[in-house]
Amino acid sequence: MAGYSFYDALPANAHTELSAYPELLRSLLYHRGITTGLDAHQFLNPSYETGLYDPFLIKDMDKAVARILEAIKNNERILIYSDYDADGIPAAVVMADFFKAINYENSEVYIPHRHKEGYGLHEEAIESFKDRVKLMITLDCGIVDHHEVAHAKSAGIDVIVTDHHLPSETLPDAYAVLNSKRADCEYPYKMLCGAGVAFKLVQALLQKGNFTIKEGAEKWLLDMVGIATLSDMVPLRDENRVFAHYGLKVLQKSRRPGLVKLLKMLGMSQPNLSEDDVAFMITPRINAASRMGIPTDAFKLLATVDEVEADQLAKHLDEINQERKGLVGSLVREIKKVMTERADHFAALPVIVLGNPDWRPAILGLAASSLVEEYGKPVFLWGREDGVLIKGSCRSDGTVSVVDVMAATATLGKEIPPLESFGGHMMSGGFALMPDAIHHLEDALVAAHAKVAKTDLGAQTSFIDSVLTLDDVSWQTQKLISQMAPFGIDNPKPLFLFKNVKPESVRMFGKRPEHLELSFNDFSGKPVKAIGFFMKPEDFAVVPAEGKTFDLVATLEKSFFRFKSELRLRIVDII
Ligand SMILES: [Mn+2]
Repeated sequence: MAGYSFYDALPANAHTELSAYPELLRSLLYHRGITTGLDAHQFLNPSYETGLYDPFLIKDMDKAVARILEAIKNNERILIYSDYDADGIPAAVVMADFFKAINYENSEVYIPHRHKEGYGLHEEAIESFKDRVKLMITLDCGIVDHHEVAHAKSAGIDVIVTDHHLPSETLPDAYAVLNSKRADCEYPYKMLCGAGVAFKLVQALLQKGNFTIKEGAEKWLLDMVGIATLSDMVPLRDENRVFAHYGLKVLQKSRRPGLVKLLKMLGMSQPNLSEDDVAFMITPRINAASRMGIPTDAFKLLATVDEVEADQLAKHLDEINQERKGLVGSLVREIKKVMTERADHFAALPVIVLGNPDWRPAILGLAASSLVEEYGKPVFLWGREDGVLIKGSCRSDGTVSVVDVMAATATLGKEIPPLESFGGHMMSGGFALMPDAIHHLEDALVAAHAKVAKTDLGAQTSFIDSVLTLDDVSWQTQKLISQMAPFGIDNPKPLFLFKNVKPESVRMFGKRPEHLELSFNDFSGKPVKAIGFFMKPEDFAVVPAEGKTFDLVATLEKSFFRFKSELRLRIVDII
């Protein structure tokens, strides 16, 4: 369980700099690194007009724009090649909507299949469209696909790579490479998501293109950039904060039939849509398309203007998302059963390695995440879909980089066959191997784990933003906090400590019932509720009970259950 710490008090000069704001807001700003009056003003007032950078500051933007405008002039076939996740798909919608807005019909979208093809560019895909396509624009992928870019080039296709993933030492030999993480790119902000880069390209095209489009019309594309920015776990600071802020505003008003129908079907209030709604309701349904079916369905859901198609796709994506939940749930149960049966074996190992040729690779990452939470160890799961190769996903518990572990398997000597390929980040990754190598996988990962450096998770604590009383749970406090939204990476939701609270009632609610509700009265007798989804009293170090006094760690939230807005606490911990 995480420990909790308090921030140091604000220094006197911070109080002076931030004197325009109430004390609580001052401290929220300061503890997120916003220490000057000017920074605070910018942070609290995200501006489309002044908060975005000139797109032409991105290296190669001029070349990319000139080539696309030339293709449009010559009516060359343009192919948009995007990733299949909740960043790549909205990016593809941004680009496709741009072509639609300028009435350019000679374009198409290609999104690879998550498991039959996998992430990035593929030679076979390029072969399938090379005869008709003259220009390919990659979105949210391509930066390390040197071989495939060269292949496209030799097939007579000019390639414009737009990506935000880290480039390798050399860049692909493309016509233009837009990526603010390029070492030679002087763009002031490096942390855009893939759809953010796509939006910068559209901004630049609109500036140079002499199109008869109403000025500022591109703002309507920000719903897509918002979904992607919130889904791709990029920091919500600087230009990304503008994208997330306006993204939510546009989402709240978006007329995209697919989105409108999806939100309605889920019983959500579109005008009050929050960053959590995006993360927990929209993102999983976009991802369900690639995990459980055809990624293009998610693209169509967001891009379509056809009400009937929108209706069908919204239902379809929700259904396969339910199916996905069911599959992950039963897979996790199956794995837990195996782990209980062989408890001694697993207890002795620092990593959990399990697989079955019948398991579907597309859902293994989700299952691994839930197992990491349960067992507190890095988890590697493998399965197989079509083809010979075994494919797997892994998640870290935060003590070790899973990519480092996978890389270290190559140093174990001849008896242990290497992974065919692997990739990812510190916390998550994927791998592929030949079926024969499966018998050595657990040994290999255990040995590799011993070789790599560990990070100390014990030092990780959550910071309490402020100590509040139940009387502080008011719309006034909520209004103050909401100025800091949207929350996410690098701008965490304010965490509050409520000391010595005593619930009037402790109850479970929901279908099974699976959620926890604590009801308090504040000093004046006004009821205050604290809820925790998928929590039960026994989950906590201090088990809450009626009339028992404890300290509550919680965030403040506005909920819109059945379209009635309600202020409540969201339980984080009971200590
Ligand atoms: Mn991305």
